[in-house]
Parts: sequence; C-alpha cells; structure tokens
Amino acid sequence: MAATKEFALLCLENPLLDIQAQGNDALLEKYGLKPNDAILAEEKHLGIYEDLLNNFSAKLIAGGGAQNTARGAQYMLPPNSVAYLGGVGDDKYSAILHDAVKQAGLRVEYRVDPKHPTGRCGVIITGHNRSLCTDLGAANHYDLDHLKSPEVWKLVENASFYFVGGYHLTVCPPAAMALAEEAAKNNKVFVFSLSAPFIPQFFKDPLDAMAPYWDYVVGNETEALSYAESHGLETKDIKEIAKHLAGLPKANSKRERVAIITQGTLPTVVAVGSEVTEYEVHAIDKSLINDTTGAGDAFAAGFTAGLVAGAPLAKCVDQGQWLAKLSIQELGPSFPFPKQTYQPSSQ
Ligand code: 26A
Repeated sequence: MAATKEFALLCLENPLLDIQAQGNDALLEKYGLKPNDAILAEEKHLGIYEDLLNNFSAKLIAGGGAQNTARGAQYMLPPNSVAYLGGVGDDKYSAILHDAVKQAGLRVEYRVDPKHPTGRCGVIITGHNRSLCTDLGAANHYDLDHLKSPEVWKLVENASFYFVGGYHLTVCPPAAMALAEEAAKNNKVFVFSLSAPFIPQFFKDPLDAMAPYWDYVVGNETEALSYAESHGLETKDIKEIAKHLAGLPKANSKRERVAIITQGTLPTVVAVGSEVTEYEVHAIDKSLINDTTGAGDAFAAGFTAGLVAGAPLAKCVDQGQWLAKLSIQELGPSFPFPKQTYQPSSQ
C-alpha cells in the first residue's frame, strides 16, 4: 500500500449512538415506520428509544453514517490516517462514542455542546431490513465556527481527501460547502454520499448546490431512484441515473466525476463520464449475514480507503465490497477484530 500522510482523510457528519434491537411489525406500526428506511424523528417517534431499551433488549453501538465510514476507512489504512468531525453532547452516550472511536484508532474533533444530548438513532431490525429513526440532538448544532476554529481548520488544510455524508445537509450545509470549496480550490478529492432517500427528496436545494463539487458520489439504488424522481429524470434505470450523476456540471475540471451506485447483492454500477461498468459483489452465504445496518457506510469506507491509498478505481470498488461483506456479518455498523486483511475478489 502506498505510504499516506497522517490524517489524509477528513470526514464530516453526525455522530450518533445507535440503539439497536430486533423488532417486529407491531413495533414498526406503533411508530409508523417502514421496515427499510432512514428518517428524522418527529415528536411521535421520541418514545421509541426507551421502548427499544426497556422492551427489546437494545444494544448501544457507535453509529452515524460517516462516522461508520471513517472508522471503516481507518480499519483499512495505516494508523493515524483518518479524522472525523461532528457534534456531540457531554454525556454517557458521547463517552461510549469516544471509547468506540479510540478503539478504532479514529481521531475525532467533536464540537461538544453541553446543552444538548448526544444524537441517537433507533435501529429496528426485522429480518434483513433495518429501520433508522434519528433524533439528532447535539449533532444538529454542528457549526461553521467549529470547522473554522484554528485547530480544526489545520486538519482541513492538511487533509487531501474529504468525505461528507449527505445526512449532514440536514445540519450545516455551510460547513459541508466549506470543505467542498476547499477541495475544488486545491484540487483535493471530495467524496459525497447520498446517505438516504429523504436527502435528495427533502434537501434538494443544498444537495444541488454541492453537486458541482462531487468528485465521487456514492449511493445505493433507493437513493439513486429518489434522486431521479426528485430531479425529474424520466428513468428508473440505475445505469442511466449513474451516468446522469457523473455528467452533472463540475467545479473542478481537473478531475472527472465518478458516480458509484451499490445495489445490495446485485452488481455495483460505476459511471465515469458516459461509460458505465458493473462490478459483481463478493459472494456471501445468506446464513452469514448478521445485519445490514451500515453496509453502505462500510462500502464507502473501503472505497475511500482505496482512493486514499492511490488504488485504481476497480480496486477501490472491490475494497468497498470486501469491507461491506465483513460488516454485514457483525452486529451493527462494525468491523471484525482481530483485523482482517483485504482479499481481492476471485472473479
Ligand atoms: C440525519 N440523519 C437521519 C442521520 C442518520 C445517520 N447518520 C447521520 N445522520 N440516520 C441514521 N444514521 C446512521 O446510519 C447508520 C447506518 O447506515 C445510523 O446511526 C447508523 O449507524
């Protein structure tokens, strides 16, 4: 692996503690949740966290989409490669997050807000589906002042790769935008994830403002379809949508945009300009799947770790698929210890 400089990758989004349990249809119905979705909690959802803890033996697991990606990228890269930014409270939950990221060797610079609790994500597992219901808490108070504070901005200037989770568009688009502009200005690499179908649907304006800055845009098939629908593309063809994303106007013309759409066990679709390639996923025996929470985050992690290490595109995709396959065999968005070493697919 090519030598990488320290903290070459900087990630930004919402640190959350996942409160995860095996649920059932009655629980989903009680809170009006779909089996496979990600939403922001409304008033009527707020009882779910206690419900999960008291009645469903929920486990507390470090989460937050891009924080999972940051941990996963650090899993594959040399020590001190990845730093992560986001907002937490000053409470038991943030202490659990601190422990988890420390174990993963991830450097975090949290904006600590003592007035708000650390964000929580209720994760209800039913079969191979997972329903995510997030109460952002302190994560919602991340701000540009934190990003621009001298110590944090030093990390920004030092990094050569930025990863922003689309979920952050619900929180602080100016911070995401500051990283995007910094990348374009200095020809650094800007990776963006679509995160969830509700982002293209309800956060279309900040999403469209960021689009010119995407060097790599990553999403899954439901996010791609949501993008197509909210942007009036008259197609449900994932390859066409990927091509459209790759072909959107671009701020930094020195890099050609790449759009990557995962589709569960179906091939990963990658568009570069008008050229589309499909990559078969790594085969996995269904009985080995524990839960798929964070599979997309893990894919983005392996992929981005490949970029940071200077790997060719096909290898970045393969690394993403490899890490996603490891993660779905664990409980929640986690990675196995002792650490496994990347094995290229045998196809
Ligand atoms: C703003 N929202 C809704 C969110 C999230 C989120 N991470 C950041 N912002 N909603 C769910 N997640 C995280 O997604 C991971 C699975 O991909 C969960 O914390 C979970 O770990």
